[in-house]
Amino acid sequence: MQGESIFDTVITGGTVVTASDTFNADIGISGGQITGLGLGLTGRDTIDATGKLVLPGGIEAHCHIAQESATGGMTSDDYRSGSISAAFGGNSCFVPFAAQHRGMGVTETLDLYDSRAEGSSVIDYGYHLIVADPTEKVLTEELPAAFARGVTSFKVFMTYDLMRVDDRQFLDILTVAKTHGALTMVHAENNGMISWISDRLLAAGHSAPRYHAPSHPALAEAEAINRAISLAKLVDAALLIVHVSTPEGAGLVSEARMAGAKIFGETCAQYLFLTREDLDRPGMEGAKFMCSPPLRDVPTQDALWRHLQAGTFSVFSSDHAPYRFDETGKLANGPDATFKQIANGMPGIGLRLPLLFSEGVGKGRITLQQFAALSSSNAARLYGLDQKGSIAIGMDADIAIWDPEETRTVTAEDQHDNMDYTPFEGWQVTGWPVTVLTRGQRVIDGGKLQVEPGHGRYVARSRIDLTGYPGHRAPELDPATNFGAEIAP
Ligand code: DUC
Ligand code: ZN
Ligand code: ZN
Repeated sequence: MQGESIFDTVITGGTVVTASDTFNADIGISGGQITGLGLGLTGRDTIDATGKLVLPGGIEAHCHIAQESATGGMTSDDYRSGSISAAFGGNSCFVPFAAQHRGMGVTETLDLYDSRAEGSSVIDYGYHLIVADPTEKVLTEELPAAFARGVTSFKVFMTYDLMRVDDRQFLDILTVAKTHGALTMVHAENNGMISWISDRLLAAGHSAPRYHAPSHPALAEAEAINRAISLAKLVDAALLIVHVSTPEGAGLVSEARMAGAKIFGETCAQYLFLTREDLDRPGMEGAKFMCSPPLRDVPTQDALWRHLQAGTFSVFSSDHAPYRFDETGKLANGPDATFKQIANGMPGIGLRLPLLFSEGVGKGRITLQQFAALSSSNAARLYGLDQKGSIAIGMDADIAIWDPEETRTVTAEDQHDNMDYTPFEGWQVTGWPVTVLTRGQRVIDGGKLQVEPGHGRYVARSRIDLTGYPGHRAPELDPATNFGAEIAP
């Protein structure tokens, strides 16, 4: 077969990197899938990757796109700008949130997000469902229906008055998720601690953006993660703690994983690269650095790197939650808004991977294999993106070609999102994704977008793969030890 022009596209001369291996091979692509791996392959179209690294396309698994907050604020990125920015940053697929708000149905929510995404995205996409109103109908009819349409992860909040679920509702959602093979995700912070400290800070006249940091103590995260893990363990359900920002929280995730519980963790770029000192900038500038959980300190960064290296975190995300530094976003409540009135979140969908490559691989903190796992493969396996996340025969040809030598200085103007700032302004990164393919088509090449909005397709995801996570039922829920009562799946 060698030498025959059998492939639609071949990527030649590159160093292929997967979560398990690094090897020299050409990649043959036909019908949008990887159909050949070898040497001397030829095709109708050739991408010369000599001197480059050829990786699974990034999967951004935590971002907020065309999403209203519970108080009505809209993110600045829609599926067009959000996906374009993601693609320029080395991603060939993303999984934003579809947010149910109280009073809305789940099916209605997913239909709404379908209308926002269809025809707009340049890369493939799915959704995680945010569940804020777990009515009986939602639990018995709509979550199973969401699962059936390929939405196989449900996120809940333990904080935010308009979004949070109580422990009992959380247990209901975990139980439904377990029955169907879905993964529950949680924003774990203690609501009472945050509102109690916030009220005291404001009463004492401390309203500047920097007070966002003390209003979200590390203990609020640790307490909530401990409770969330306990709830998941009670019903032996799978749970992923999103945006872990403290050593205490990471330690709890690690401990639960070591004990065999079905617990997963995610951390995000900002917790590795920024600190709460960034919140203490003149005037309202600190608002650009407000996210929840908040930025912490340098010892925390070091601890989170250790956990990233050790495998505590399966997923590394941007938590791109873009609100412009103007009256449409951060300053919607005026130039004197208190830290409680400023939208939470920061942009970063186009920089997650360049930052991790430069600071992680480039500085010898993680291997190329870990980079492939954290940028793509782990999210694919965990979130049921069966066709994505690796370079192997039969997989979608979702590929990012990286120039490991290219050095860039980050500026807001160079981002392709709909934002007017980047928290990483002025950072120097080495290593850049120069070509990105989704299902075999160049989405980004030569510094330009190569497809029209709508190239990206909705991906129905599979059930979560819990191989290797034995878990065990709490004895009180096990008929063998609770006098025979069958009360939970
Ligand atoms: N949680 C998120 O996951 N993203 C933005 C803000 C928040 O609280
Ligand atoms: Zn959150
Ligand atoms: Zn988020």
